[in-house]
Amino acid sequence: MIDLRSDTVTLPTPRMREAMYRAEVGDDVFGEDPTVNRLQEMAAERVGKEAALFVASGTMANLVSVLTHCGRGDEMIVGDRAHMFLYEAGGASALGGVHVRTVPNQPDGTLRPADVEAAIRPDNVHFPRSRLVALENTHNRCGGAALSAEQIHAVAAVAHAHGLRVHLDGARIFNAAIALGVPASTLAAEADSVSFCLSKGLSAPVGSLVCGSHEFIAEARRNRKIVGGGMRQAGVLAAAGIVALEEMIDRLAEDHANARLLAEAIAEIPGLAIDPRTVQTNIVIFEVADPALTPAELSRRLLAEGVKINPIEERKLRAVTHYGIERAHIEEAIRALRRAVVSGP
Ligand code: TLP
Repeated sequence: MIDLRSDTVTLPTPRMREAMYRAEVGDDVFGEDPTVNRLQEMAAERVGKEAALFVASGTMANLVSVLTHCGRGDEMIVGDRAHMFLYEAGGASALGGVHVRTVPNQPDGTLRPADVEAAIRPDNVHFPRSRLVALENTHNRCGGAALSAEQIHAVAAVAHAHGLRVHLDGARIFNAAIALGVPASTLAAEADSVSFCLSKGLSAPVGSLVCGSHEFIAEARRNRKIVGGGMRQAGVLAAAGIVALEEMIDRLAEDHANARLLAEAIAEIPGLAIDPRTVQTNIVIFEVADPALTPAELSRRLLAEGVKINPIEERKLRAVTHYGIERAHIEEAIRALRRAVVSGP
């Protein structure tokens, strides 16, 4: 099987398994797991923040960040195609009582600063208090678009000028950093908090980090406990995360090249549509232009060919490249796509 459903399907590397086996551990709720502590220090350093907190998932990282920035009834401004808005089970509202307001994501994953500014509420007893703006980098549903430091600055400056804080869902921030050729810390510089995932392109089995100031992380630790995320001998997991940060970032460039190769081939297949120039990282979102073929049907035909690609919208599918997918797999997937588009049921 050539599994292009997500980079979350990546398996831990042999070096990760080895590190997990050998990990020195302790009770992390007491702050006594040396491996977790080391991972947290490395993570904070990588994104240029004072401190970091190891959590179970990207969803938990975003939730804990929102709970730390916002009180009940506060408002969070977020893109209408953001993972935090679409795919996190409404956790900010369900658990935090946070009022969520969307502004349109542009096709390049950005928010227009003017839209953000217009969404910020004046101080008035009728309104929720605008507290937080959340950005996403790379932007999953905007085809893995990488937001530049300048694009982030444009929104962060507006938010900060009005006294709001900025959270960056950097689940794939290292993909953005590699694609743009800048350190992740440059992309996170203006965010008051940033989260990133170890278990996507970086291939660790479990875990994400929330990063921010010492004060923010101390409060986030309390919120992690509230959502049941205080783990004990979590160093077994953190050990794989350390290997992920040490060894798996630079190779993301291969995933990006494979994604571009796939997109360029898809652009040439009659019945499918994509502008390959928009593919900057490891996510390839393409359209089925032929009205007689549904994405669900194309996905079924691909499965029969040994290729897993999921439909994501009425007319679209998403393919994600990652560790374990080589150029030869992409070439095979392209051949399968060509056959699947023409083959009837
Ligand atoms: N994204 C998953 C699915 O949930 C869609 C995927 O396959 O891409 N932020 C962003 C930008 C994400 O893409 C994801 C996961 C998360 C947060 C949540 O991470 P997890 O799955 O660890 O909770």
